[in-house]
Amino acid sequence: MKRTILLHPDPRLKKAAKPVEDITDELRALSDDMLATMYDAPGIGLAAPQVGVLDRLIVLDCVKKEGDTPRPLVMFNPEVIASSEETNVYEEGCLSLPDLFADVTRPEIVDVTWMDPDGRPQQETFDGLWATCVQHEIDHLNGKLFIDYLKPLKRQMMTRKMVKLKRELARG
Ligand code: K1U
Ligand code: ZN
Repeated sequence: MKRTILLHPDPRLKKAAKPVEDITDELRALSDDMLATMYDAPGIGLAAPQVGVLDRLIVLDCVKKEGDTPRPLVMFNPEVIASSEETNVYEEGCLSLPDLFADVTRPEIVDVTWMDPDGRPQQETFDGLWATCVQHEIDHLNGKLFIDYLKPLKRQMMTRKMVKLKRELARG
């Protein structure tokens, strides 16, 4: 089932999500819904707070080329345990700020640990778009958006655009 993606500004996007203690069937169903919502958007990642659930759960699939085998990843309690000194700049977007993009600098390579839907601990090194995306999604779990990396003026400009968009959408 597709879920509604919250749009910035929304207080739920600014809150830290709580660790998942027990991976229940309900949380597994939520992760399925999040993958369906992400693919439909379309996007390459989604964090539970973006659908209004303040649990530490993200999904991602950065296989972009049509015809390539998809690689959906579901991560409960993801953590970056090591980051490279080298950085990478990527023009990021966010499904909670549609059609707005900005360059963000982040570590180029990250080691991430998480629990999979069966409760098994996982660890992997990510680079390229996967590294950018997993960091963007973990930021969502900490109430941080990509615009928080920008200069205040640019951030305010993007927030104003979003307030206007939300007003227009509410008017119908
Ligand atoms: O978290 C989100 O809002 C999803 C976001 C993830 C992301 C994008 C770019 C850099 C870092 C993280 C998106 O998926 S925005 C849409 C997007 O980037 C995309 C959509 C279709 C094809 C390819 C990319
Ligand atoms: Zn986002």
